Amino acid sequence: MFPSVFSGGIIAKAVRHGLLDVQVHNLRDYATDKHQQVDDRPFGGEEGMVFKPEPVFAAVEAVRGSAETAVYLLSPSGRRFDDCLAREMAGRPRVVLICGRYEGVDERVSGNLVTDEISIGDYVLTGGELPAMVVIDAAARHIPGVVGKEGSVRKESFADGLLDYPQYTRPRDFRGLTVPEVLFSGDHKKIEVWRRRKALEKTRRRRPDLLARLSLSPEDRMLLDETQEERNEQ
Ligand code: 4GX
Repeated sequence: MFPSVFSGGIIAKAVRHGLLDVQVHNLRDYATDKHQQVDDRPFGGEEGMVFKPEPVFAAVEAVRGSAETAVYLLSPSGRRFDDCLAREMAGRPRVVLICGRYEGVDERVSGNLVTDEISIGDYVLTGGELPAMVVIDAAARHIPGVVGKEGSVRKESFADGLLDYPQYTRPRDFRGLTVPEVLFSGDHKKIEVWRRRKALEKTRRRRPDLLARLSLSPEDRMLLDETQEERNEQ
């Protein structure tokens, strides 16, 4: 699954440039019994299978290098993954991501080997591989040099806790749908203020939870109050 995602695009390019390295390890290679069994039936009964502790411990201990290395388990019961955590990971020299399958992993793994459990959202997938790829992709973007221009990470959503402002490209008139005049004004300060206002407005409308977490500057407050007034006039 991993090469299908990481053998092309921005991540592959970053790997070629030595900005990051992605290594995939097969848990089965660390199985200790002759059947190379990595899962077993849960004690106490119930359907399904659980990852045995021995192969997971052996695999993580073999690849983590230092015992200080952060080890994350992808799991629906984990801490919600967000761009803040992505940035935190990007700052680490190495992270280990454990991808579980079935009903999960033996609790002694989560309790004694894992630094943090991470969830990418409130839905249940068939394995931790897709979440791991999501996490790697989001974290990689924060490694300096991975995303083309320094600014393209900074100016995008979440860098400042706001959603993106609207973007337009040619043509200026598409089926009668036109581009806001301000973008042709050549007045960079005016454009910057317009974009900021649009980002604030959109965030308030779509993600009031994000806005509530921010401490807005007096300038931002004013921009939002202006749009509030415009709405009241309508
Ligand atoms: N965000 N899954 C992991 C197996 C499992 C269960 C419990 C460890 C503990 C998911 C998510 C997710 C499905 C990946 C169950 N492993 N992971 N898998 N949402 O749904 O991260």
